[in-house]
Amino acid sequence: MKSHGTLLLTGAAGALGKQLRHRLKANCDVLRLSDRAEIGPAQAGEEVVLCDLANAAEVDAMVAGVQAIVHLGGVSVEAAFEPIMQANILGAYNLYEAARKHGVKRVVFASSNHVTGFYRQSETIDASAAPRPDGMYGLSKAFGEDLSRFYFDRYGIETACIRIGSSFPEPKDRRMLATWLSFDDLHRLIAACLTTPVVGHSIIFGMSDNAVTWWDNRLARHIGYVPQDSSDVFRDAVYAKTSAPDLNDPVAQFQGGGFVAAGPFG
Ligand code: NAI
Ligand code: 15L
Repeated sequence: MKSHGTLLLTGAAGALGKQLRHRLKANCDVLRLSDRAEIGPAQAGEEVVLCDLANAAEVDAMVAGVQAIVHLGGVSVEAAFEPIMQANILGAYNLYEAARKHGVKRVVFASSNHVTGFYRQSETIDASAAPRPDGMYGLSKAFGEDLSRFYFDRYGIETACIRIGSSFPEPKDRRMLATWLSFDDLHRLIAACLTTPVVGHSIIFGMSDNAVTWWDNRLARHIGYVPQDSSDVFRDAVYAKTSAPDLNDPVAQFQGGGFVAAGPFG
């Protein structure tokens, strides 16, 4: 469904941006692709805008004229605070200020499961659970969620915060059997966020229909996301190539996996 005229996709040069580039064309008349890294020339139905999210003037120009934003751009792993601060904290602020000035009314924000990475793998949480970030990266995504809530409460800009689990071609390890999100389900979820009548400010966990899960999306039924893929088809292969986890290791205890032990950096 073409829900919007011009749709902005940030982080278009990244792993998920490349996957969504062709899929999101079904959801808009014009897809404006942006990143600070090279994207390549615009194809039919596309515009390309190079932009550093930390540069307010560039972000303002990137946002002018769009009806909705899918915001994937930023540092996507645990790292030193400075680059995370520039891209994910200052960058998110610049994006929402530009959205406010240009009257953009809906944003889909790529948050992360690392906002709640310090819950245990034996717990099931929903969107009402308090954030428990597992590092600077998770903290920056928690900031993005709070920032977007403020811009909804104050200015009425709707945001769907997708706490993406692990979106890769297939689950790489036993943890990802719980966190996996197929690329097609990621697109289904973003399309649902763009088209559902009322988003308000919502938090939804980005996962496929996996038998093992730590997340309950019952508070986000209004988004209308119905996953169609499952990590379960990969279970035997993943078990065959990985050994049993050491249950004394925090990496195996907490939902954030390796992120809970990453760093400090810098
Ligand atoms: P990625 O690292 O492949 O892509 C991120 C893109 O953002 C890159 O192309 C990079 O050049 C761009 N970027 C970084 N700093 C920038 C800046 N200051 N200005 C402009 N562009 C900048 O990450 P991936 O895997 O594609 O993830 C996309 C989004 O989804 C990220 O926000 C990530 O945090 C989030 N996410 C991804 C998950 C996954 O499983 N792939 C899981 C959870 C969240
Ligand atoms: C994320 O937030 C990262 O962007 C991605 O690279 C994966 O590591 C994912 O989380 C995960 O938790 O598996």
